[in-house]
Amino acid sequence: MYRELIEFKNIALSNDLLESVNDKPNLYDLKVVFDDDTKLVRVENNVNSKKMFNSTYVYDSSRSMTMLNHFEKAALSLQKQFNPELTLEIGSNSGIFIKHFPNDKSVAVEPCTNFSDLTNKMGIKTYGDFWNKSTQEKVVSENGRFSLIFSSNTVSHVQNLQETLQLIKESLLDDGVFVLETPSFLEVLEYNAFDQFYHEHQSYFSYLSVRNIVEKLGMRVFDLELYPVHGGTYRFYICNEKANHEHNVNLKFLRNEKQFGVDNFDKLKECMSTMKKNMDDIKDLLEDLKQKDKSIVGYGATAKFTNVMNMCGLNNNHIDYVVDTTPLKNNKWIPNTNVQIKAYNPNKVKDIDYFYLGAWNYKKEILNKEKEHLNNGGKFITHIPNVDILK
Ligand code: JHZ
Repeated sequence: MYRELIEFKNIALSNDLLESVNDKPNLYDLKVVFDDDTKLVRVENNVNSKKMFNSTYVYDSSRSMTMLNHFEKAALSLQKQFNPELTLEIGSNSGIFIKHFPNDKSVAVEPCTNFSDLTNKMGIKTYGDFWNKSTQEKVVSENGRFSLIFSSNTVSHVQNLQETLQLIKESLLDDGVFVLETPSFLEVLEYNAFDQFYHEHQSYFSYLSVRNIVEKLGMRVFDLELYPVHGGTYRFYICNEKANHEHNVNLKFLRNEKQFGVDNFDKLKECMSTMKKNMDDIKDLLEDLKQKDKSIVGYGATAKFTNVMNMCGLNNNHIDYVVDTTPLKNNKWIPNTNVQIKAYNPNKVKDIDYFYLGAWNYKKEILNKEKEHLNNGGKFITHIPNVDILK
């Protein structure tokens, strides 16, 4: 049985950027529910994955130093820990992680063919497909089973969760390790990060829910780490239930989740009310600043910022434009807002009264980059964990 946590009506897909201001945005409802059985929070009746992940996908994970460092460290540490004979990455995007593995010992799967073409050109054998039965059969018959399977910010996007995990299990060597990185739902709650709810994010994982789900499939979580990227990211180490990996999960993860009430529907409903209040506060603040004739520019055309704009009912009366360093996003329009994305130009930063921190998960990196602007009186607006102005 599932129960509704929060619903948004008629919002855009977060990376469905428009070519022209006159293009009509595609709008869909987003209903987030709590599953009483597994304690998983997930989207009900989601939009077809092919509408979101295709050859025009714009998110390039290689656009921030924070993520470049994170994935390089992850790749080196996993090679040191497990010395894998053969590694598979599911959802390799621009190759930010898998490029650190020898090409003859690694394979990738990526459904967005603009990115699978890119990584194939980089010499990484990449299957430009969704991870499903037929892809898995092809990958395993051509390469054999894997000692390490890595997947970051991808399993939370799949709509066939059980099948995805079952196929991963079947693709692992008996003692193989599946490393799953995904935003921690506890951190979403602690940061009031309502903008992490979106159609691309099908599942919002806690340790509790992942443990329940993998155990039903004959696997187990044997280790767990938390990283401060993407607003709090869990790295789960998962293996076959019979595999020879010592259980090493720190009890604090379970304790923290239980204490917060990640498995408690009423507590989660309370969190949703706080988030709704934050959405109203954002709009009020921006309207107030606009009445005072201030310039307000989005910093980072993140998926999350499209959500903030759509969920709070913001448009070009609130935000003048958004800057972003991703060429694929530049000159496009945030759907349903009449707000354009422009290339980041460091020379124009000084002219802006307020930046809205769309890429709040890179706060440290960005505030460091813009310290001169801040020292000269520039301001940043954030809604994490509550609406605030950073000076
Ligand atoms: P970033 C995406 O979410 C979508 P998004 C996806 N569904 C997901 O799960 C997560 O990633 C992992 C720009 N930027 O990483 C670059 C600057 O302009 O927060 C990016 O467009 N200047 C797959 O989109 C965006 O911000 C900067 O200095 O929310 C960051 O996007 C920096 C640091 C970034 O992911």
